[in-house]
Amino acid sequence: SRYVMTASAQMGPISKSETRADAVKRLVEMMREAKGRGCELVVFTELALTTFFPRWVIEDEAELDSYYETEMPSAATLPLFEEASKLGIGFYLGYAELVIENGVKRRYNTSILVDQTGTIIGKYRKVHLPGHSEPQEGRAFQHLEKAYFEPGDLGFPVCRGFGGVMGMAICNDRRWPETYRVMGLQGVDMVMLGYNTPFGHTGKHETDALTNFHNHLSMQAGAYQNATWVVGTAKCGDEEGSVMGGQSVIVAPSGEIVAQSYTMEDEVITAKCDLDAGNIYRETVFNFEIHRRPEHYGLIVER
Ligand code: CDT
Repeated sequence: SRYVMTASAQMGPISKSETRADAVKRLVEMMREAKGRGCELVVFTELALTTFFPRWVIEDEAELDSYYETEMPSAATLPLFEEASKLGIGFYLGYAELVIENGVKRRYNTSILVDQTGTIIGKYRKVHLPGHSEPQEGRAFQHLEKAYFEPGDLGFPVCRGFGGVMGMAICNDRRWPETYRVMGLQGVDMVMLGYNTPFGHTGKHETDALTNFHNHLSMQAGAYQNATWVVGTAKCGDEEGSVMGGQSVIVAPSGEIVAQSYTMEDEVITAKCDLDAGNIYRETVFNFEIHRRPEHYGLIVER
């Protein structure tokens, strides 16, 4: 067995007026709680350092820039890295990334994986950006991720860490089977992901009641079909009037939920994850070598 004591550190709302320092303080507190419960890895959420700003039309570039990180760690996020190496606990962190490449300003919705020494060992940029690139009329809240980010350019890489093969995704990625399968093909043991999922995000009220169901459905299916752990961490609750779903979970390779949050606030849930728990599926029903039929999957990449 390869056990990793793992925490999912759900976050309640971050108000617009909260500083990076305020958010980092909350993250450090949850990191300490996770360590106190014996964890060596804590999974934080998507865009964990600020409010979920894609809900607003932001025309002023300087204001928009203020939501992004230009370095990691920065002065504001360094306490998280220092605490991690002091405690000997790793973490997944989602944040908005701004980089200048060849003189061009680029914006990504990014996550990193940091090991127990405080070293960044993995980086991912969100591929499946939901929402719109232009404001939509008649919506109480926008979802302008397509305006404020470009699709990630790193694919779905995995890295070695915590005794296994670790992968990352971000929010809307969890709804797409390709996300998990590309990492499954690289032998992933654990997929970590953070999410901000506003109720009413489809704009169709008949789907609102299914928001939590679809959240779990996609992660449980991704876990089972790829024999991997999935750790899903929400930012939730009423954030500046936009209510987002919680129900953060740790899902076993069987597809079963083994830990789930029950509040809409900062809350740490934990599970003792055996990275070998997927072997039973990898060796039987989801033995990719024997049972996959890629010669019939061409349309998936052609269209
Ligand atoms: N952050 C994020 O990706 N949220 C989406 C919902 C919004 S779609 C307009 C999600 O898939 O949860």
